[in-house]
Amino acid sequence: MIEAVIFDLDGVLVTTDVLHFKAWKALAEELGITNFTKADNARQRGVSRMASLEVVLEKSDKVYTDEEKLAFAEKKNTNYVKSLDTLSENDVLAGVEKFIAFLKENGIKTAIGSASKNAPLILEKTGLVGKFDAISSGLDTTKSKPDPEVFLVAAKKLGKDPSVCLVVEDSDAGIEAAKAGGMYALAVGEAKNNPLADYCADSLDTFDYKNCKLFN
Ligand code: B16
Ligand code: MG
Repeated sequence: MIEAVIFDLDGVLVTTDVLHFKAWKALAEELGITNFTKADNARQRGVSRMASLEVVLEKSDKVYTDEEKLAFAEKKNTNYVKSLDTLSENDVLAGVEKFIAFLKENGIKTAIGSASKNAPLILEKTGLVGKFDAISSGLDTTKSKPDPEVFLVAAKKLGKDPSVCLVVEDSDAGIEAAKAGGMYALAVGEAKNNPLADYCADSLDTFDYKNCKLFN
């Protein structure tokens, strides 16, 4: 029986993964990279801003200084944050509210485990902020997924052992991180075929939690 569920944010609870892709593509084009694709973007899921930038720069022959790289990451973030202006409750993915309500009814704790430094802003704009018992984000960590740090911080904030935690993730890096941290992993969306995951579903909307042995 599970005692806590730790949710990734972008791509699991909200649709912001699409906005990350758009902002990185715009930066890539500014740098003369015209072949930045969704497959490249899949490798940016769950990893930090600077690691995501490296995925873009791999596609360029040019060599940039650390200072230039910081400026590129800042530029992408400014653009991305601007695109969050219109973010609202309507951008919460299907099935999320129902699953959280089920967990509350069953006394199961909930937390956020997101690589994003924008997690607090996103949670506020989508009205999700008060729904979790703890928040662990890119503001609490120094190591990026697949390192388990962000999930271990979440478990610690909840006062739970990793072995009684389930992580919900849409990235391969996040599934790897959950398993490295000794937690159960549910893969959804882009990660749904990840062989390391204990459970898989298209989305939280189709995850049959009522019949899942973790909750019985
Ligand atoms: P930021 P998650 C991750 O959020 C995104 O999946 C990833 O693409 C992004 O690079 C990372 O946050 C950092 O985001 O630039 O907003 O700090 O999926 O872990 O909730
Ligand atoms: Mg994600």
